[in-house]
Amino acid sequence: MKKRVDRHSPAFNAHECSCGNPGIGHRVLLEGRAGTKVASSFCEPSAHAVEQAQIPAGNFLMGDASGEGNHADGERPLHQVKLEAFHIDVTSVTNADFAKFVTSSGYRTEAETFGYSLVFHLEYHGPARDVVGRANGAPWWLGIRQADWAHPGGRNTSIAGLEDHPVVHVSWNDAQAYCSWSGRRLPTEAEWEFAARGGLEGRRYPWGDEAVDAGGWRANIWQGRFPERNTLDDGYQNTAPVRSFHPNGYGLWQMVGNVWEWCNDWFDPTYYSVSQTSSPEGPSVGTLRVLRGGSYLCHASYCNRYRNSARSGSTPDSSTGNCGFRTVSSTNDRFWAQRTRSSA
Ligand SMILES: [Ca+2]
Ligand SMILES: [Ca+2]
Repeated sequence: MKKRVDRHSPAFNAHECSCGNPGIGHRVLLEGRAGTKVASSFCEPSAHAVEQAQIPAGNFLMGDASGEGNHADGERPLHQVKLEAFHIDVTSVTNADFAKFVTSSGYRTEAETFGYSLVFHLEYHGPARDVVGRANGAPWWLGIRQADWAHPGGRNTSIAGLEDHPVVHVSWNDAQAYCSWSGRRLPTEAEWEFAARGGLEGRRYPWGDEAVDAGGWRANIWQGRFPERNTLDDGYQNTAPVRSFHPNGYGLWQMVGNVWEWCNDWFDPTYYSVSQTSSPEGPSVGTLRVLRGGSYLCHASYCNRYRNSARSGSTPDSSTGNCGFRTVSSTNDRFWAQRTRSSA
């Protein structure tokens, strides 16, 4: 398939989370689609090894109650949401988990099909000839040839020693493929936020309102001068093992920080004004899929998105070194499976 880098794509410039993800959808730079499809029928529930926690049914106020949200992201209006009970992975899916999926299914990720993925500049130590481009408006993101989930820093790198780190360089479509294989699904945006809050109401972070560095670091974000110098006060320049820091009230690890997490919904900053109250599933159409939680590149002064209510999005075929996912399951999943099949 012919690929074309167009640094001036309007869609690429439309929305930039300067640290968290390199604007919206680097794959919009490409012509066509990867054509990577995965059968929606294969399912090996026992193969999904990530421990899950039960989230009780309940009501909550979704959105930014503290007033420090990013206006353009649409974290407001605050609105009441009611959810059924569900189960969610206590950690994001790890490299070891994803390796099992690939070994079992033979699945090929979109980064592998496209031939490159986006790597943060401080994480790249390979030859200049493998740099296919820089993200417009976020030049610290490099398109690196042969960067993918198993080679997160490009060719000659591997995930050896990173087995318990979150898988990265996975697109929304890749995450859906994993879900099809494992008999799970991605959380709705509302489920993700409810779970992240850990039973606390109207707080900024999964642990409450205390600053992220109060009494020791509580999440893996960026310290220092972005994007040149990371002082590593929290101990991690890149991803941290998934069970680092402390879990929230529901036993969930690193809902904020470490890696962005794909949600099932289309992303629309105006959606909260029209969201239904009961089990909202996001807009019916869109071009970007929701990302939540921020990453190891977030910084209070730069991309304050390591908060419960912070939102971002990217095209479903985009992949970067700071985006992963976790899965959910619920008693309504027969409905989800039917819907997935009918939309395939
Ligand atoms: Ca860090
Ligand atoms: Ca996270």
